Amino acid sequence: MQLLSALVLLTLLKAHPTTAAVKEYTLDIVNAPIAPDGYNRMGILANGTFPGPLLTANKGDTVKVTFNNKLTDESMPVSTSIDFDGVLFNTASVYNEGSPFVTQCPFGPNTSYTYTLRLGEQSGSAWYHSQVSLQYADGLRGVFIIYDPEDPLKYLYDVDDESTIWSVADWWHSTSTATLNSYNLTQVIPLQDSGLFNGVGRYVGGPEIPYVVQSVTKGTRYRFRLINISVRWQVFVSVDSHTMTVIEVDGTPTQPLETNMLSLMPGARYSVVVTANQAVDNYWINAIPMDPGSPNKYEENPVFDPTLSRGILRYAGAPDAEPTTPMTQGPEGTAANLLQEHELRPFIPTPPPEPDYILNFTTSMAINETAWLFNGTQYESPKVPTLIKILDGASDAADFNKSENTFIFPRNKTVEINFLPDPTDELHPFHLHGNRFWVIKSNESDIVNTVNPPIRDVAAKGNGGTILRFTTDNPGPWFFHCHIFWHFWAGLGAVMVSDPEGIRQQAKPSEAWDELCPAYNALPVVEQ
Ligand SMILES: *[C@@H]1O[C@H](CO)[C@@H](O)[C@H](O)[C@H]1NC(C)=O
Ligand SMILES: *[C@@H]1O[C@H](CO)[C@@H](O)[C@H](O)[C@H]1NC(C)=O
Ligand SMILES: *[C@@H]1O[C@H](CO)[C@@H](O)[C@H](O)[C@H]1NC(C)=O
Ligand SMILES: *[C@@H]1O[C@H](CO)[C@@H](O)[C@H](O)[C@H]1NC(C)=O
Ligand SMILES: *[C@@H]1O[C@H](CO)[C@@H](O)[C@H](O)[C@H]1NC(C)=O
Ligand SMILES: *[C@@H]1O[C@H](CO)[C@@H](O)[C@H](O)[C@H]1NC(C)=O
Ligand SMILES: *[C@@H]1O[C@H](CO)[C@@H](O)[C@H](O)[C@H]1NC(C)=O
Ligand SMILES: *[C@@H]1O[C@H](CO)[C@@H](O)[C@H](O)[C@H]1NC(C)=O
Ligand SMILES: *[C@@H]1O[C@H](CO)[C@@H](O)[C@H](O)[C@H]1NC(C)=O
Ligand SMILES: *[C@@H]1O[C@H](CO)[C@@H](O)[C@H](O)[C@H]1NC(C)=O
Ligand SMILES: [Cu+2]
Repeated sequence: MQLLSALVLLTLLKAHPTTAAVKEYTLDIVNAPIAPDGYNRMGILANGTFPGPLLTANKGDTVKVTFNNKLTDESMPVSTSIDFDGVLFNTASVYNEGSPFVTQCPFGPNTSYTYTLRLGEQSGSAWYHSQVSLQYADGLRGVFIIYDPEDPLKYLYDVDDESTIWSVADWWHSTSTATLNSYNLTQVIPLQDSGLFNGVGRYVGGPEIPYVVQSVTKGTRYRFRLINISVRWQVFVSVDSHTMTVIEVDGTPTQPLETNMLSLMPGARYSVVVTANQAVDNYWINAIPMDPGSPNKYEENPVFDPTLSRGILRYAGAPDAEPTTPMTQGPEGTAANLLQEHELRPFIPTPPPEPDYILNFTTSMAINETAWLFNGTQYESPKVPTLIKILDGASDAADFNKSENTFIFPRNKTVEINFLPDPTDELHPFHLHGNRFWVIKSNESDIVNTVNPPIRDVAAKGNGGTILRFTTDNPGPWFFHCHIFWHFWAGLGAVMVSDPEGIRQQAKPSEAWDELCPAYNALPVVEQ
């Protein structure tokens, strides 16, 4: 009997090894010149690089990331606040999840702030970026991977490390401030100047910057982690002559699903397994930024050529040269075979509960001004963050300004967000903080799946109608916003509050957090 329980204990210990470590990172946020596509511009950069340094951790770790704000260039935002996109915070630590004026005040120049992330059982591909205004377009974005030493899908791949991360990004030659002013005046988001694959790209007329090379060995299976750190564009990723097998979406392991091409919305993450099973050679990795709704858009910017955002898959033994083959986007002679979101199945499917609330929401653009409306209202950041109001007693919708688009729910309920089909609308990748949701209906499909739908934290709201469900079991004020930051800036956001009383009981803000708002409010306006 005693032996048996000792064995059980041993097995339990083995299943949950006590590897939990505390990892500390320091990042200096600086203004520095950067030229990822050969065009030199001033950026807002973590440690002076784009993308910022890769951060990694293991499941179970506690990660402390200290940001030293050393920004001085007031032609771009100088205060900041960092969102760890894809990391779920619980109520105790909700104050550290980085949403400006929802869960914290930004921190200004010459100050530092430490975000503490207790990862618990979470794993997967995530990223970090400034959540202030359009600041992340200026470069403040990077990848954060949480490895799972017990990944149930490990048998499918041989390599998964720092060499197998693929980030795709859009890039502008002018500052976010200049592009925002232009957007505000014209209602047209300025087309990017280049697309970057792992921080490198080219523009028309620019220098032939060497593309990033992904080295592979014939016969080996690679887990590539695709992370869309874009601000605006959808990117279509494929590898010439190879297929990709999806095994993760937004931090949720999936049942393996083979595809030739993936479309990543901003904020979206996928892991794919690619087997190096072709002839030893060089092959293009394509990361084509595209607006499916208006393919002629490229003409708006003569320096932008979508086929210039690429990388090279180079087999050991292949010459040190660019591929010479035409773009095939998957195995030659096969149909495009674009991954359909509704076909994704979580590795461990969970049926969503029946909804307690069904909310029909619309998104619309205001007439004659640059404003996006969430269900008829343009979101405006309040002066006092939502979380502070709640800690001070706010409990129902009447405690918030209409322009805060704040929706309040009791604990442990299921909320269904229903974006009805709307032929006039364009694509909005909606992202929910603090929770993952079930995608009951994808925009591109009429199938309504309440049995084993995809689970993720960003999903397209297009013109076809999208239905999402989440449960309010994690008390907190959670941003729900379009991840096209131009739209977000123009008001396309809301806050979903789960259980205000639970927040008051469980949130444990630190003293450093308490000091953020007084410090921010004391800053001169140009530094806010
Ligand atoms: C960032 O730069 C600082 C200062 O040089 C250094 O101490 C730190 O280790 C760097 N962080 C990372 C993640 O490389
Ligand atoms: C930050 O420090 C620099 C140099 O030390 C100083 O010029 C600047 O005024 C400071 N800014 C703030 C907001 O304190
Ligand atoms: C945007 O334009 C409106 C006028 O249409 C102006 O009132 C507002 O200040 C502008 N906002 C910014 C940030 O430029
Ligand atoms: C990345 O996100 C942007 C913004 O939605 C989107 O336009 C682009 O297609 C996405 N990239 C990929 C590879 O999906
Ligand atoms: C969305 O707006 C419509 C029209 O104003 C309103 O009837 C509806 O109640 C709103 N939805 C929610 C969930 O508040
Ligand atoms: C929400 O939309 C559905 C149609 O999909 C409709 O049947 C229902 O009455 C609407 N609910 C509200 C509260 O407007
Ligand atoms: C928008 O502009 C048009 C044309 O200038 C004008 O007729 C219309 O009244 C304006 N609408 C609003 C809501 O301001
Ligand atoms: C709501 O916001 C508007 C516009 O910023 C402001 O004029 C008004 O005072 C606010 N109302 C409340 C109750 O905060
Ligand atoms: C919500 O669910 C959690 C976990 O099942 C439980 O501990 C808690 O008591 C529930 N709270 C309420 C208010 O239902
Ligand atoms: C959304 O779905 C509609 C209807 O199927 C389709 O026409 C449209 O292209 C889709 N939009 C996006 C961005 O996928
Ligand atoms: Cu949008």
